[in-house]
Amino acid sequence: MALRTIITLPDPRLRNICEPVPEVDSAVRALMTDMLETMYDAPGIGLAAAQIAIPKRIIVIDVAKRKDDSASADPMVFANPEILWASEETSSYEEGCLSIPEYYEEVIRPARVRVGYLDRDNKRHEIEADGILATCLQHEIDHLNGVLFIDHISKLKRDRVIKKFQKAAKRDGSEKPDRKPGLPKDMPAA
Ligand code: GNR
Ligand code: NI
Repeated sequence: MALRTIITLPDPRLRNICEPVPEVDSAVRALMTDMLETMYDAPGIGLAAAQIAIPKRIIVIDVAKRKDDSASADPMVFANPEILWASEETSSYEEGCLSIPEYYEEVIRPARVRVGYLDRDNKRHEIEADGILATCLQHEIDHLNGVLFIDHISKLKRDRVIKKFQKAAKRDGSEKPDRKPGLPKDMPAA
């Protein structure tokens, strides 16, 4: 088992569209194990492969987990999860994301969803979820399509949080500057 690094805004890989897995084999199962370990360590209640910079349609969820109890109560793994049905009824939940640390906002989504997926043995299942599990499934499946929870809030709030993370990345020097200082972009080539 191994902890993987969780990427954060403004990493462009969070916007990747992820590829379906052809089948759940031992390599996919090993990845699911690493993802659960990484999720519990964070700690979080869900994790998508996109968040560890792997563009595959794999998510893990444990909504039974307690903050003060690292033991896994109910680890769930899903390959190629698909929303087959969503309720007209909506619910609002204060969401957070391990890729957008320390930012929380209310998000309105369908209250119930039916999801098809492959389990760790490559067997197909369908589940109907409500409550926090329905919210988390939608949040994680969004990640597989390059969608973040801030895409469901007002543009004003979204732009504000994106800017904050862009500025922080530049301050930390973890991002290259747009261009080298002292070289005007329209300087003619020698
Ligand atoms: O840990 C997480 N908590 C959470 C809370 C409300 C709605 C969704 C989530 S998922 C999040 C972990 C994460 O970023 N998964 O992609
Ligand atoms: Ni997230």
